[in-house]
Amino acid sequence: MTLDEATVNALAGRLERAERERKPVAKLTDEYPALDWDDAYAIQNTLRAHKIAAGVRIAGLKAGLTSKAKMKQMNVAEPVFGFLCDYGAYGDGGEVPFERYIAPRIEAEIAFVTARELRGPGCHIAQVLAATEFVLPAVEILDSRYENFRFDLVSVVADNTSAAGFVTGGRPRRVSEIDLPTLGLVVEHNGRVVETAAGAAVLGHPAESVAMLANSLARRGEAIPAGSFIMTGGITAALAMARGDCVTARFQDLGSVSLRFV
Ligand code: OOG
Ligand code: MG
Repeated sequence: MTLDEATVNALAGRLERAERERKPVAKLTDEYPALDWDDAYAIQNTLRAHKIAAGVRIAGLKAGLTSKAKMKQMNVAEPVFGFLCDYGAYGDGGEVPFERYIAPRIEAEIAFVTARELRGPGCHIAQVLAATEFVLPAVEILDSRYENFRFDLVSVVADNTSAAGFVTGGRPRRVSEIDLPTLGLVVEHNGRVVETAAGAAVLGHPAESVAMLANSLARRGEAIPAGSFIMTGGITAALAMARGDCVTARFQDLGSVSLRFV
C-alpha cells in the first residue's frame, strides 16, 4: 500500500466523476507510478462504498481478463475482479442508451449463480461446481473511465475493471447437464458472425474464474455470498460499439442474449 486514506478517497471520487460526467481521465499510474494491488483494490472498495451509500445495490461480482483473447487485446497477463451495479442491468433484447457511456465495448461471458457461499483460500473448481445453482449466458458492457481505453492492471482494478453494464437471459442450465469447457459460442455484430470460441478459453474452465474470485476475496477476509450472480470474464475479445449497433451472443445449450445500442 503506497497511498494514504485521503488520496484513496480522492482517486475514487475522480473515477466516479469520470463515470458520471462521461469524461475520461488519465490512467492513475501516470500520476502514481508506484500504485500497487492493495492501493487499486482499496480505491475500488471505496468506489463501491460510495455507491452503496448513494443507494446503489450491488447486482453481482465479476472476473475479467480471464481469457487469452482478452489478455492479448488489453496487453495484460492476470485476472482482475470487480462488482456489478443495479443500474447497469439490462433485459435480454433490451435497448442500451449509447450516450450513457464514453466508448462502450461488449463481450460474451458465461455467468454463474451460486446456491451456497464460496470461501477461499484453496477454493477450487469442484467446490464451485458443487455450490452452483445454474449457469446462464451473459453479455458484459465495458466502458473504461480512462482515456482511449488504455490502462495497466492496477489502474483498471481501481476503475472497477471497466464494469459498466450487463445483460443476461437465455436458458439457465445446471452444470451437470452441460460440458462448460467445450461449450461453443458465436458472437454476431449487426447480423455478422465476428467471434467464435468455447468455454475453455476462460482459464481452461469458467468455474476456475469463480474459484480465483473466491481466493482473491479471501485475501481481504471476504467470501462470495450464497445467491451471487458472477460473470466469469470475456470469452472472446471485446467489440467496440457504435450507436445503432446490435449484438447477439449465441451459446451452445444456453440459448442467446442480445442487446442494441440506441
Ligand atoms: C477490463 C475488464 C475485463 C473481461 O471480461 O475480461 C473484463 C477491460 O478489458 O476493460 O471484464
Ligand atoms: Mg468482462
